[in-house]
Amino acid sequence: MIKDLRVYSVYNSKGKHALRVKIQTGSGFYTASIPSGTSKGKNEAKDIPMKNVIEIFPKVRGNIIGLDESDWITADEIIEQIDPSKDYRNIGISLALGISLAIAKASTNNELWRLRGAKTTYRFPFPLGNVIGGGEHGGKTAWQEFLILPHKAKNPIEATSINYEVWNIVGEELKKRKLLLGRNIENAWSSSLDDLKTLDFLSAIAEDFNVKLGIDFAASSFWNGKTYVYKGLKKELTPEKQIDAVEHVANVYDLYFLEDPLHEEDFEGFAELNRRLHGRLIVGDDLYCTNTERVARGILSKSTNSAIIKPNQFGTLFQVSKVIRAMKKVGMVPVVSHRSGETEDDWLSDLALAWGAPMIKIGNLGPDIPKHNRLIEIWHDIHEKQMASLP
Ligand code: 2PG
Ligand code: MG
Repeated sequence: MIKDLRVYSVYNSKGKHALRVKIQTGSGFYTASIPSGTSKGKNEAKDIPMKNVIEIFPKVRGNIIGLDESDWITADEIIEQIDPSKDYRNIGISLALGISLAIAKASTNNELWRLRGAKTTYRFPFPLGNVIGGGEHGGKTAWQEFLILPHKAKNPIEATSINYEVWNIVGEELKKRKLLLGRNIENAWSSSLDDLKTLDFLSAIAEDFNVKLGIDFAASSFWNGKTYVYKGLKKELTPEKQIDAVEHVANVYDLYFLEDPLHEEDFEGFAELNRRLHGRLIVGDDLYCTNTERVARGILSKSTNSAIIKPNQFGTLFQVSKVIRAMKKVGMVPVVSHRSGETEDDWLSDLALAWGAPMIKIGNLGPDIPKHNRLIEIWHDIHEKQMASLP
């Protein structure tokens, strides 16, 4: 039984407020901390300031204390009853998800990867690592993240080590060529290269290390309502030209993963790209915001064959589990993802396993190290395991 519920204002990797929730049950204490994004989608669940959390907290606490922590689904339903707004505008997504996660951790005795019951074999996700960055995360490129995927790794230890090695080499090479500017908020390198030159530079290294390449364009961040504005290249592209340009770079650089190549309302444009780039992953992040209704619309219009899953874009674990189930039914690939303002909490790694996501988008340093380490730890703990099969 849940005996106590507390909240704390702690810090995320950007030095900003993050919410931590702690519950006490008969078996001990369980905590969960919630990250936050920088390049957020318009349709994300709402958060509220800490002073408002403190105001509504006594009411929420009163409804949670006394619940049976082993029944996490019922607990999540009660959270929905406390705030029936669907976007959590009353209690804030951080509090809703924080309580949901803390209870789920209690119900699994801090082994959240067991959330959906025992499986015969666990399939471990490959880490998608951000090595060069731009856009709203900081850097010269309009595109936000140049990503690598160690698709040949035989286990999480090898996968993490490849990502670190590539991240290191990229930094050293940029420095040697006097192109290095620094690191951005996700610890990706920023350089003086423009978008296309970055791809030229990175694809040579990716080939040496046998890793696949991906990009999170985060295209809403350079869409002005009419055109896509490339400040560095001194160019503006119409939506049609942006589709052509994305198709071109995907084919020339053999991009495996293309996230948000178009702005967040362009379901039809995504569908066109998805048709043209058959065989590559077209991934919706801001497009969907992990939201059931938006994902359902994307399924209907065949906008993408994959979607980013960020629980704090949408809701409680039960709500997010339902989105993933709907995606899997139609073969849409779920990619669980961190946020750019992360905490040291490692729940994302457990959830990637519980939900059977073949990829997890996490950085290479700072607050994402615990997420790599958690995958390595669970790999050692489980007997029947293998790396996920990639689409
Ligand atoms: C993204 C994320 C994570 P943010 O766009 O995919 O890398 O960024 O958390 O800023 O939304
Ligand atoms: Mg994104």
